[in-house]
Amino acid sequence: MKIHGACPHDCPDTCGVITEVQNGRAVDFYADPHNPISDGWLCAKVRPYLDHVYHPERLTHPLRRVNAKSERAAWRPISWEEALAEIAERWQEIIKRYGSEAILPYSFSGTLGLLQMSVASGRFWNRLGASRLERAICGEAAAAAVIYTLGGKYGTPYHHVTDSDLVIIWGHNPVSTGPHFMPYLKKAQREGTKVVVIDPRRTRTAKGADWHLAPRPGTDGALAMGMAHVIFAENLHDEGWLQDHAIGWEAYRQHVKAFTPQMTADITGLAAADIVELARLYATAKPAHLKFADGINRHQNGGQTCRALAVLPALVGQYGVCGGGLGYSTGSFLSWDGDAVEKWSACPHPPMRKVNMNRLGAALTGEVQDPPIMSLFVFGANPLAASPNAGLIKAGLQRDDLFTVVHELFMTDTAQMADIVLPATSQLEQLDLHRAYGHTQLTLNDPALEPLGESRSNWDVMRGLAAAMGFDEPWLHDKAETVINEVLSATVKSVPQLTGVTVQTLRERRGTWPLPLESEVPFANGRFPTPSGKVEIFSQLMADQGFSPLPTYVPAADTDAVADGLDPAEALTLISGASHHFVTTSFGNSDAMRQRENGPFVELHPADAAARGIADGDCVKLFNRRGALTMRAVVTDSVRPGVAVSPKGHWAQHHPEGKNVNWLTPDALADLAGQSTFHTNWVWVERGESSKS
Ligand SMILES: Nc1nc2c(c(=O)[nH]1)N[C@H]1C(S)=C(S)[C@@H](COP(=O)(O)OP(=O)(O)OC[C@H]3O[C@@H](n4cnc5c(=O)[nH]c(N)nc54)[C@H](O)[C@@H]3O)O[C@H]1N2
Ligand SMILES: Nc1nc2c(c(=O)[nH]1)N[C@H]1C(S)=C(S)[C@@H](COP(=O)(O)OP(=O)(O)OC[C@H]3O[C@@H](n4cnc5c(=O)[nH]c(N)nc54)[C@H](O)[C@@H]3O)O[C@H]1N2
Ligand code: SF4
Ligand SMILES: [Mo]
Repeated sequence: MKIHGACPHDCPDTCGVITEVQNGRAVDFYADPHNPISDGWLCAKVRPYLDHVYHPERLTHPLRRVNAKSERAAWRPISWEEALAEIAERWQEIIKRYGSEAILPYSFSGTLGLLQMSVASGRFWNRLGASRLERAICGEAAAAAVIYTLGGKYGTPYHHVTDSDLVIIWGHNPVSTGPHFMPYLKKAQREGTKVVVIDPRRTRTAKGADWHLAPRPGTDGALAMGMAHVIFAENLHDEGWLQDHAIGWEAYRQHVKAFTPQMTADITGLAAADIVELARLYATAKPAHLKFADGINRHQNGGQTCRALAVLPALVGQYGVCGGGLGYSTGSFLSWDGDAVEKWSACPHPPMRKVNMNRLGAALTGEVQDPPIMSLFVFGANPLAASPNAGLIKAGLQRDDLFTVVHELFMTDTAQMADIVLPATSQLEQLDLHRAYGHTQLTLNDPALEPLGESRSNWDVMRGLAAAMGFDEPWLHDKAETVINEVLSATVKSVPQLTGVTVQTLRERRGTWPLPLESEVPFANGRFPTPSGKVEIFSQLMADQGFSPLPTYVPAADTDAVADGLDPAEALTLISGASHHFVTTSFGNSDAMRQRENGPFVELHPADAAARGIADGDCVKLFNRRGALTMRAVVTDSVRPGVAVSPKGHWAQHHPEGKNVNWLTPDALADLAGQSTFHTNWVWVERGESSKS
């Protein structure tokens, strides 16, 4: 039997997959050959998916902690009935004493499915009146910047790069993070397209580029404004297009006058001549495509940086052009009907209080009061290993008066800190529907297997919790397929192309359905869904909300990292972007992937290593005011001086110190949308005691 499914992981590609099942057991797993995005292949992480699904450490029974949180956890298996009854009882007590907002659900991108992520993160919690999670760990500032500028996230299709003359990939590493873009880029390159990568490190993507520029981290806003300066100064802007399609470009021309090539060079650490050349190249090669993702927005100035990037295609008249435009998320082509997902309007006391997920540690240790957080329910996320300033999160999770439930496939770092652990199904054991952020295809995921052991899907857990709490609204108890069909049909209001689309019709189409679009080229009709209908280089909306209405450059400084006796002049900026073989911490427990990742390590430039007496392979200590961590040094000129690189995703429990890179990262918020600032991260590095770790 062949079952069609979707890769659920946080990746723009959302591949179509097939599971072959014999006698109730999956015997093969591979890319759906009919799915045009996955095109017959899967990434290295997901190809061996059956090892993940049948991993010997999959959780199969609910577990109750039997000792104090300060100790290494000991567990007793319990029944689901017992688990749900205890959760309901504890919550009733908490609600009586503190109110329902003392309960915080914490979920993110373990799965991106409509049901198991979006609906499961909304309905039950709104009915409960729990605190809302401000979901700003990933790309909120970039998304806000793009929406202010263009009115929505309408990224170009991958295959359009074969029409580009020039592609600039800016602070984005698609070889690792969105690999199905790469065959199109390679094809274009073979046919003469020039590829430029802008990244402080020589990534896998940069290695294949024609030109790699490595600016200082967090200075890209200045670089984009420096490019704009050259474009205007040399009259390379497309004035006719700007007149018709943009507002604020004349003010911006004045605004970027200060960003001379020399000043931009001083800020970014690039050569002035290179900045001029890059600007000329971008303004004259047509079509010219600009592509970025969310990595670049994880800086204190990430929002304004993405604003400065998003206005560049307008300056050279490249919006609405096939092979031009902006390759950011495609998320706005299809947004699910919010109220059908969340049932906000049907809730008696929909919650108002928001807690920013990037401040979890602070929130658990006193920043959030009236009421304080007394219970945390984590699913589809691993905050102790994936969220910033993990040392403070750990301190919060160690509170004996905090009642923590974690619903997981594995005993993650976060699960180890729970009072109750609930076993979760894998994607092969649950129904879901997936849209994507890298393309516009819908992909159905039919369950191929029965749930392993006693594991339950997120939605089934929400149904169980609703019953335990005595909530009898039918929309908290509907079957998975009913809920998905309900959201599909409610979304027809805003996306009429969905008329008649149901789980069953998708099944009949082998699970894959391309959303029909008026034009594959975003903004081909010259209209932008902003308040003015034009590209908003000047955004009145931003001004009204208290932000600079024109893109700005404000230097990023991690002053919170500086402890007594530490000299900021000696700090390195630590970038901890995507690992090639993990998806954040997912797959971090695969022996095969860990071996290939061969970490944790920190890459240091030879000059920075020499200045600290560090040789390749040495054990080094990274530290700042937030924490300290020992790692192996890789001395390489693939990072620029002043920059250290240590990819995210390793499990803390695998490290002898019980920590990972997030024990160093900041929980400060960026300039827009409460965004995380993982990469505005100052660390000090010294040679460790011994060379074994
Ligand atoms: N293999 C794999 N794939 C993934 C993920 C994963 O963990 N592993 N994570 C998924 C998720 S959650 C996301 S959000 C996406 C992210 O996708 P990407 O944005 O492509 O990935 P990142 O590695 O986070 O960041 C991209 C690059 O930004 C660079 N960068 C950091 N700071 C700066 C800067 O100041 N200027 C410039 N120019 N570059 C900078 C980093 O060096 C990095 O190479 O990937 C998704 N796909
Ligand atoms: N240092 C550093 N840290 C980062 C980043 C960075 O750039 N640098 N990037 C950040 C970004 S962009 C993101 S998006 C976040 C992601 O952070 P998280 O969303 O916390 O992602 P993961 O660490 O992959 O944890 C997801 C967990 O969900 C579980 N899971 C998977 N499917 C299901 C399911 O169906 N049900 C349940 N109950 N559980 C499931 C998995 O087993 C896994 O443990 O990480 C952030 N962390
Ligand atoms: S992680 Fe991305 S590339 Fe890999 S199978 Fe999933 S969607 Fe495809
Ligand atoms: Mo992300």
